[in-house]
Amino acid sequence: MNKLILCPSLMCADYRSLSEEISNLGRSGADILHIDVMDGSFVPNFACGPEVIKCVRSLTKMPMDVHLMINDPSKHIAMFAELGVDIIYIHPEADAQTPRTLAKIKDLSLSPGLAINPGTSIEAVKELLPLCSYVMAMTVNPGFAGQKFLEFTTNKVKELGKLSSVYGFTLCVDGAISREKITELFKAGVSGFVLGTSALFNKNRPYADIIREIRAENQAFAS
Ligand code: S6P
Ligand code: MG
Repeated sequence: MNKLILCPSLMCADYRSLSEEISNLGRSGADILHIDVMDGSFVPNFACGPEVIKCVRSLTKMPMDVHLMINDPSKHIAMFAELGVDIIYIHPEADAQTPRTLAKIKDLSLSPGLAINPGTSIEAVKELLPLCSYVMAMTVNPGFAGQKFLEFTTNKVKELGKLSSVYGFTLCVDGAISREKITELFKAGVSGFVLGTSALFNKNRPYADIIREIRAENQAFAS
């Protein structure tokens, strides 16, 4: 069963009116609020510490994921769990003991997610796939919004689409996801789509209208 899961990326919202943005996203019909956390080391940018996440949590009841683009995420799992998020994505490239960290997330009754860089192969993470509730394939090099989709990731995403039903994880993609890419990849077994500047933000249109249109144009491909 493939159901469309739409995940607006908080990083792309207008921080000058954050509470209004969050309330609009909450009423938009989107599924999960995607929060990027960056440490300036694993990726060359900084984003979203615990104070911001705490504030966002107090403003919405939407399910939230944190995408930890930080080195050694195992040190901080308990702290992020306490902030009231639902899914924690870690990068295997940033963690020496990824299976242990995924288990730690599960032990805290949260959904373990694995985010994989464009250059990380399926072979490199195959043993980890049964340990995850979510797998998120990066389709840009992580660190910034507004980049170009890396076409060489498409084959891997499609392969993961086949493996998602074998291992029982939900497959998501993150990075330069346009409406055209949503349709192409939804047909290939991807369920979750991070929506940033390519599909949702800075369009001068209500989020709810865009979300409704995306659902309508992909309805025929849901199974
Ligand atoms: C990138 C980050 C993403 C971005 C998203 C933005 O490192 O993990 O979640 O926020 O890719 O979307 P777009 O359409 O601007 O690339
Ligand atoms: Mg992200």
